Amino acid sequence: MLIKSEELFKKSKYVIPGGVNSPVRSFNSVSMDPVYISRGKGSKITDVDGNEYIDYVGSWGPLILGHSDDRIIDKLTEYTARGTSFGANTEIEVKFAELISSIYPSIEKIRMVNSGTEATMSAVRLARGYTGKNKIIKFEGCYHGHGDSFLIKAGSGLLTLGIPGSPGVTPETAANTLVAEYNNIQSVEELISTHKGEIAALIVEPVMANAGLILPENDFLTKLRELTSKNNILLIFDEVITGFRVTLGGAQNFYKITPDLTTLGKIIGGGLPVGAFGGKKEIMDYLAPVGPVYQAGTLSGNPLAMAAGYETIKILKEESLYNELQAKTRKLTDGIKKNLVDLGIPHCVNSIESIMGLFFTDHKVIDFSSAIDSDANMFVRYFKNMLKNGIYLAPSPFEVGFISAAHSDEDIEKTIEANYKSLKEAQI
Ligand code: KE4
Repeated sequence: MLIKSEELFKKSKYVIPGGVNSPVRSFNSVSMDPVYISRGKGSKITDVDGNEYIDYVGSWGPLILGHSDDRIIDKLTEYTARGTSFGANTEIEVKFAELISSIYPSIEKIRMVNSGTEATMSAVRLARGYTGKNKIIKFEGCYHGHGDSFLIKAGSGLLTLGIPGSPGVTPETAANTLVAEYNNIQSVEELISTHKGEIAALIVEPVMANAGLILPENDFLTKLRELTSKNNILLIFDEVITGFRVTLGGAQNFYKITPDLTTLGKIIGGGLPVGAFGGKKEIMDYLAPVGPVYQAGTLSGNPLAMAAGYETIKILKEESLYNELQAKTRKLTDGIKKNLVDLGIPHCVNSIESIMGLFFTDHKVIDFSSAIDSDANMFVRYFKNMLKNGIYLAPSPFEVGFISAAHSDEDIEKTIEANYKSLKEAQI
């Protein structure tokens, strides 16, 4: 039962818009009231009514080590005792910047911020300031946070200028965002030739993880690198999800592509609010106070977040957990695929390293349009059954699942069993 969650949600809606601090938590996409979580440990979370779940959201990606990892808690306890914030430079931010730069050769310099949105917003401003050009290219279905330049819908035809994707985004802002199709290199070529000399940057999630999971096909990323280099367009890899998730070195290491700028978030905060953007020093040195492009933040480089992030990355680097994460994910997706085949349910299961996505559809999902025609109603029934069966999934058909180092073989087996039951009950 979800009695206390329902009571809290009712109260919350009087004082917080929609009762949530981020829309996806409203559970609107799964047509039910949201669950309120009271605690987490390892692979499990417990809601305010005492129901325990195996968690595949992991706070939307940050908790690659699982909830309340003792080593992170110890580090935070040590740092909290020394103070929570100084608004001044600290040693840990230098150590952390050096650690990240040692793992990402493309990141010669890095600036810390407090969210993925701040990272992408700042990276685009830097790209515009550095190149002196105004337009950017993004891809339909890629999410880069709620910055005005990203809340843009594709114009009627691909070659038209972007249109505001939300009230409050001005047409003038939208006009500087061009929208291409992921995995369709021709759509990028056409925009570049139509807007020659006007495009500052192209920003892309190297692996799409905000429209379900969609992987790059046919050297798409290599072709993006070639096209942007040839046309003096900065290539920004938004690795807020894939950074330290798709191998330690992110998608740029997995696919061997060197972007000009990279945005990071989630895992680098170890569960605390952090974002970052970094890249070539000649570009990064265009940032204030050394350069003219302004960017700032009261809590940027906050010592608690730096400490949690540093400890997380240190563990990931020293314990090389990625083979184990990949094996667990493989075991889970193999079990789920077998269930779907045994039950005769049309599906597309995409996965990479410790991220997985499930579409209820009868074709391979390789771009946004093939993602959005999946069976969202089947997902709603499946989601509710999985919750009832003790499995906590992202409450939207267009999110992904994350496996953590804390997920045990027993968790994976339990999840495969619950998946079979939940799929069977969801069939109509
Ligand atoms: P934040 O501003 O939410 O920290 O990060 C924005 C962002 C930027 N880039 C990518 C690739 C992202 O996935 C995100 C945020 N991800 C979503 C989940 N898919 C955040 C969840 C939410 O909005 O509550």
